[in-house]
Amino acid sequence: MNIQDYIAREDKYGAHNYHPLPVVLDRGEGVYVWDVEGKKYFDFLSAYSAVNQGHCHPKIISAMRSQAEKLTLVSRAFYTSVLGEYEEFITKFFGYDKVLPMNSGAEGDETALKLCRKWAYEKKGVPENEAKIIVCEGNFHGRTITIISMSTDPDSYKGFGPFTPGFVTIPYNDLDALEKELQDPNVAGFLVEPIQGEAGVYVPSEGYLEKAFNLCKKNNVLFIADEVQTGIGRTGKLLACDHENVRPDILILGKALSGGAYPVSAVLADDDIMLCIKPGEHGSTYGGNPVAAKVAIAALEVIRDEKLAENAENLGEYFREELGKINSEMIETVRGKGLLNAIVIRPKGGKTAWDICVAMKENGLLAKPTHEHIIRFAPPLVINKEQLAESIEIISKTLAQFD
Ligand code: IF1
Repeated sequence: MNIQDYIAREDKYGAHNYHPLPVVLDRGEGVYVWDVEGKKYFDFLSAYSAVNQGHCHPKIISAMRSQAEKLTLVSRAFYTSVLGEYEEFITKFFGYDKVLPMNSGAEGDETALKLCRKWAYEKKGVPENEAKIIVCEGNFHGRTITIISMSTDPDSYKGFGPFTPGFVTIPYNDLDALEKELQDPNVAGFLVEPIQGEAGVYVPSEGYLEKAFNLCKKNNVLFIADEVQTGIGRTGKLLACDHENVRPDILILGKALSGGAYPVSAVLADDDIMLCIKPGEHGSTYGGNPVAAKVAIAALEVIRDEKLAENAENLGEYFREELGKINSEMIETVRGKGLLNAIVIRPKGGKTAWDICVAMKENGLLAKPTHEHIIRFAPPLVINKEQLAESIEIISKTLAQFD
């Protein structure tokens, strides 16, 4: 089979809910992936920041393999020898009383929304079914009906109504708008991405998170951080909130919580919030399964032991500096934090970010546009300076082809 055959087969038998770059990947190791013809690429998407630890990290894979050969799933109808070990590890790792284990990032966000509403009725005294949660324009929190009910992107919500009520939308990075909406006594929570990924790596002003957190505390509203994409070392700290010493009331993790080996998400909170959900009120068949537990412990140990957040901090500075030196009419701006970066493309001669991504693929680097004119660059955090320099060379050479 050749590449076209692989693509045709997916097209024939798979739903058309994605428009992938025309490359067929077969193997991954560290910062590299290989296609079915053996061509090697730098992976600058990292599965949207799920593969922070690098592809097929041996420590994570061996943790997965040994648990998979012993006990994979019994559901939460029973205790297991592994779940408590994981719960103790992750709550101490991030400094919270408790964790509610789930599988996908969207399930993490849904769990956080339910926790927030329950807390509002049981602890804040908001009248039943009146709780409101503030979200930001340009948000991306997943693809379920309730989550797209919060979305301001027609591609996410159009044609999927009717929508879940109870959400108030404000502009991102706008403290006055937040303060105004917080005056409503029925507001239960403020759900925010510390950096908006899908919106195009939109980094808010210095101090925004801290001031937003303080405004929420002043109005007895929960500050809920969706760190599914920005967490686990990606922005140069363990959590993006750490850049401003903000400790979210509810923390949502996913993606790199498993290093790309297995769907693992988690919601962390202290007892006064977490214990609002009683036995039988929330759960999931696979949530907290033994394989997920062991994989997540290994994935977090890799972040800690290999100092990947520090590496992201240092090489992120270098990456933005070097990208800033590229003399191309097509680069409008370069922005990001740690190793979550993006370039905004100035369209030229009808060429878009997609065309540049296809050309970069030909030159051995994989990245994906977000929206028409933004290319996100998010390599695995295990990348070293030489590999980054080589990648920058590919980006520069590719842009020169368009100038
Ligand atoms: C797709 C975007 C990124 C997320 C944040 C929750 C979730 C995501 C901040 C849900 C997931 C993924 C989903 C994937 C593409 C990718 C994405 F382009 F969609 F928006 F990364 F920016 N919170 N993001 O970024 O986690 O349920 O997917 O595990 O749906 O196309 P999930």
